Amino acid sequence: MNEVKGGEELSTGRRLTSGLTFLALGILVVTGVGFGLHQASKSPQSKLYATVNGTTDVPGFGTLKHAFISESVWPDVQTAVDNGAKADRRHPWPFYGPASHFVLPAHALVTVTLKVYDGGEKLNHNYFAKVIGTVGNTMTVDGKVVDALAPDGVQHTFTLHGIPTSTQDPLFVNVPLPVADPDNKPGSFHTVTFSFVTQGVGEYVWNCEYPCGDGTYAKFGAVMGAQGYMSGKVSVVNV
Ligand SMILES: [Cu+2]
Repeated sequence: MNEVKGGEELSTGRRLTSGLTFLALGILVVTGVGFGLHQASKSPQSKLYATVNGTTDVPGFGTLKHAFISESVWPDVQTAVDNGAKADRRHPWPFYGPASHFVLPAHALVTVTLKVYDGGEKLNHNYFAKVIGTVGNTMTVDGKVVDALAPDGVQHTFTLHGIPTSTQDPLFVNVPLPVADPDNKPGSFHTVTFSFVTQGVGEYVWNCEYPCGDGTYAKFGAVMGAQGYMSGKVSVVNV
């Protein structure tokens, strides 16, 4: 009887051990899956924080913090590398760099400087050839003030807008970027600057409205749908 009892105790102990092992394995699997999902869903976009440097009087807005962002638009990784930028993109597509998630201060004047290196063609719609939502609805191209480009002289656009259904302050900016190398001369670029005013905190997106993707859907495939190339985020935050 004692032996049998002992045997029963042993098998209960074994059952407990294997149960605990099973539980531990289960926890490991769940943790692994959770970690994997977290990695997969986390934003792949590198952030660029605007640098605040003093204040500026903006007609109609008063004295605002003045923030600055500098970014480039590259036709491909090789041109970026040739001009001192990092080769941190997997696809052979044009891209905005170094970052695609811009973090801007709320209630500030934001001045963006874009060095734009790509060629281009014609926009789908002339609307995006106009400068909209910037101070004075103008930008500068190599120091010259302009309010629009010829619709067939555009390489990409920087089009910043809100997410529909959101209740945050509106923010809309459209800047067409002029073709840099009509003669395919590598390394030629234009310097584009523009400024706009942010309101309260909010999450926005930006994208290019020049159809620079593959033929999947009216040249809006591939690069146009991939994050970190021709689209990204804008966060307006309190600083
Ligand atoms: Cu584009």
